[in-house]
Amino acid sequence: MKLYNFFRSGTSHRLRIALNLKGIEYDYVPVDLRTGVHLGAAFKAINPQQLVPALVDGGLTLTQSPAIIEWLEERYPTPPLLPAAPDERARVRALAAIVGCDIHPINNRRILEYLRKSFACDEAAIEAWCATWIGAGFEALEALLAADRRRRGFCFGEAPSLADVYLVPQVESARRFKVDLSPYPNIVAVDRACAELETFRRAEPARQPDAPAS
Ligand SMILES: N[C@@H](CCC(=O)N[C@@H](CS)C(=O)NCC(=O)O)C(=O)O
Repeated sequence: MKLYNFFRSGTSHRLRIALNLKGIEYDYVPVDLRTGVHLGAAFKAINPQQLVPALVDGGLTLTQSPAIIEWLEERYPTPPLLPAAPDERARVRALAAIVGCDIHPINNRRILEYLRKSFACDEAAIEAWCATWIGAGFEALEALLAADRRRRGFCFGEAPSLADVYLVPQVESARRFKVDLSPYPNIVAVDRACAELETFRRAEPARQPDAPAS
């Protein structure tokens, strides 16, 4: 498999975690969002939406990280990223959707570029924008995690699930936008528990081949 992705992209990060949890090897193909490689014809032929990630498996090209992760779950069911019971699956999917549907899309690079260019937002305004929407989602996530007495370390149950796959990259992005995480102790604890696993560590932005040398 070939993963077209960018070290600092949250959706790429979540896909790398899912691939690692499933134990799937892949070739890393960097797509530099800073230089606009994704807006060129070559990448447009892979993903007409001009967004990373894209996963190519032989003749199959997959786009949209939620669809790709569900495909992985269906093709490679072990270890599962979703619990077996429908009610529990709905809960895990809801936790993931707070990030995937309600936080990430409005803090994406192209949205921020639009705010900078069309509304003359400076970096302080951009940080305030991101902090507002990350805070709104994290407040709900924190309440849901705090209320779940059966959780052990991760977002649900005692093993990483789809919810952790989505949450960890969003925490990374929150730190990049200097969001104060102190109101979210359960989220921080989940992030710390995941960071102890090699599957999550190997997916970290700083450890990718296209990340700048530190
Ligand atoms: N819903 C899509 C969103 C993908 C997405 O927004 N990718 C971002 C990086 S995290 C991107 O390629 N942005 C390019 C841009 O904003 O120009 C998914 O989950 O795959």
